Amino acid sequence: MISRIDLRGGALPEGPALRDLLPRADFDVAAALEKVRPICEDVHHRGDAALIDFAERFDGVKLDQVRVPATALERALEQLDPAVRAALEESIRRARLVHRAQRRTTHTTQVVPGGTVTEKWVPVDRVGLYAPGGRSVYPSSVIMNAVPAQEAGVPSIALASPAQAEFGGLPHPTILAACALLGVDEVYAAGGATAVAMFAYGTESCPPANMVTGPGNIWVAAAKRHFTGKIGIDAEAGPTEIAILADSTADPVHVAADLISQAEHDPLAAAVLVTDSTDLADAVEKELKPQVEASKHVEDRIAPALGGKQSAIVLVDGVEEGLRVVDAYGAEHLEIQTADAAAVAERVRNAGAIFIGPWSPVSLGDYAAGSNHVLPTGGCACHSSGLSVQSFLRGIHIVDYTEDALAEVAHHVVTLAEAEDLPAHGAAIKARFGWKVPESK
Ligand code: HSO
Ligand code: ZN
Repeated sequence: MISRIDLRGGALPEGPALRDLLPRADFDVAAALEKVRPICEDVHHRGDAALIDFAERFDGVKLDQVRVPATALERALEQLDPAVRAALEESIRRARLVHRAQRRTTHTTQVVPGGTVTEKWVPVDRVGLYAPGGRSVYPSSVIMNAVPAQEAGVPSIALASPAQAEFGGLPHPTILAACALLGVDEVYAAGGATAVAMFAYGTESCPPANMVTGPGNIWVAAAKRHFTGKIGIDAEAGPTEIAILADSTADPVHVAADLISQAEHDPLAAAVLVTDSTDLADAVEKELKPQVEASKHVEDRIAPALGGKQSAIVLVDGVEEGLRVVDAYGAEHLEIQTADAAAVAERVRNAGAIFIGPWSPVSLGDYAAGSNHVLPTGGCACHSSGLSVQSFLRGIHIVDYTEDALAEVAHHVVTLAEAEDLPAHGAAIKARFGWKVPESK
């Protein structure tokens, strides 16, 4: 069901070589890019008409319009199961608490008397959020995208999600209800690459956005790559991953359940257990069988995800080596189920999010910890972080020097300009002081 990789008895290789020994799914965004390009260009040239044609081709539904009417949002909220509504509201409340604390304040540094640099944080003007359809209809992801954008103060927030034939061409009602709860009232029925193109170029009904965020399949990732440079993106989200660093103190029932929980997302999802305990490895493997059999999405997702080359139990000599392995892997989600889990977690350098001890499973973070669940996948945790208020802000430096403050540093500027063979740079300073370099005091 799940393969083993034995890294015991010998020095572990360094960095990238260690990473090469670890499992990972193939996620060939470059290949998908070829198919996505003409779709994006069609949306560019034909706007709404192209979106309507693609909805018919990909989602099997003929749309009159791509903009979702306000009445559809209201109706979805009215018809939402009250228990789901209460859970979404609590999820929003907790996410707001955490993300509000991420707000940044303007800060001014006095570099010299009369010379200041202020860093001012300005939200992006307009953001397009994407919420997948198909097998991943996740209102929780609407929350995880909208809340940081709102807390960052983005003035214009729109959302796109695929048209669903069974709901008369509207996006899924729980997506619409989540939008209504969040106060996101500009919603479009558009899916995959076409939605990203709609936001990137704008169409008759949808003004262009400066940035697109949100999870999605390989087509969404490819479209984000296609538009990188034209618009901002969060990340090219790949299949979800859970890594668990566990020792003999971990409960195999919990470990197996948590591995399965993320395998449930996708046949390409990765579940990786890193442990120094063969007893635990054996117990988890034994435990996986009945738990998998009792799960809902076995055939299409869980079994292929656990059995795929991206998942494994990795045996290591000790927690120390385990730490090196999880750092080399850079998991989207990393659980630490060891003695002294908090102290071990503190030493981790690469992970999208870390879940400490027996009572902080990834599922909690997916819905209601307050943390964000849009996290870097595919090893991107080695250089990037998950979605946050910061993702939607730009820090603008504001330079304000007086004549004296400029005069004091002018000779250094002129020297560096000459060293770089850019005399006009120096001249722009000298022009202010009678075409001379002022004496520094
Ligand atoms: N684990 C997914 C997010 C999610 N889980 C949505 C449930 N719904 C990626 O972090
Ligand atoms: Zn999940």
